[in-house]
Amino acid sequence: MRGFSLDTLIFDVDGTLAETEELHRLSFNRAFAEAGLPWSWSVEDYRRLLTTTGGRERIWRFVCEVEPARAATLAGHEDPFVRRLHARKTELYAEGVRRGEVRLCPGIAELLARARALDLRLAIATTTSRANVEALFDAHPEALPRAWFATLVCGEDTARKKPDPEVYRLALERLGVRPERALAVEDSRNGVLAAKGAGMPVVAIPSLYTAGDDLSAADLVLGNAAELVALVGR
Ligand code: XBP
Ligand code: MG
Repeated sequence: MRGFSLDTLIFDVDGTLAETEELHRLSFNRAFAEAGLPWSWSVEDYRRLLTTTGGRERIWRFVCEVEPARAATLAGHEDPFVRRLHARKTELYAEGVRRGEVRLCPGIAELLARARALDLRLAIATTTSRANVEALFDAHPEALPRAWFATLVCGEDTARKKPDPEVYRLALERLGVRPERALAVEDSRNGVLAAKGAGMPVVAIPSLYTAGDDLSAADLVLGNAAELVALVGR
């Protein structure tokens, strides 16, 4: 990218590589219904809840908000009740991804191919579960081959989720690259703050659910990944 001397692009997944959040929302709701719970998250509910990153953390926040009496009997987001609900949600989500219910974001296939042609290294830094990323690779083998990514840092790999910078710090450490030589591509305020906290330049590309986010901490805000293709170079 002009003005930067880059070795590496590090991508967020949800809302950046693919428009995933609508399927996440529906999968949460299906898991709740299967468990006999009277919970159903609308688009508006989910937009608000998305400020809490991580599915188990999001469920826990919701239980505290709507059923404080139940929350008092549980041990936080690692409680077996929350873990079971989230595990089922992850199964339902991964099935949906493998059925082709999630599309890549506009320009992502082109951007990845361009980065490969330029010998840039690629990596992933996400709060989502590893199973979700594996399902996305399986569903898009041509545009998103697993082998293109030097490392994959997922929700299970960190103690703290975005906006904490841990996920980006760990990716940089595994890659052995200095933060100023790696560009983060993000769609949300939490993601931008995580990458900035790790000392990296960040390009933000808002997604369906993050269109209203304050992305002013990013170095650059673009409309879609195709606009980044022209800027990526050595
Ligand atoms: C994405 C998330 C994730 C997904 C669900 O944030 O917050 O929690 O919504 O994934 P980002 P899990 O794009 O900033 O990484 O249910 O597997 O946690
Ligand atoms: Mg995201």
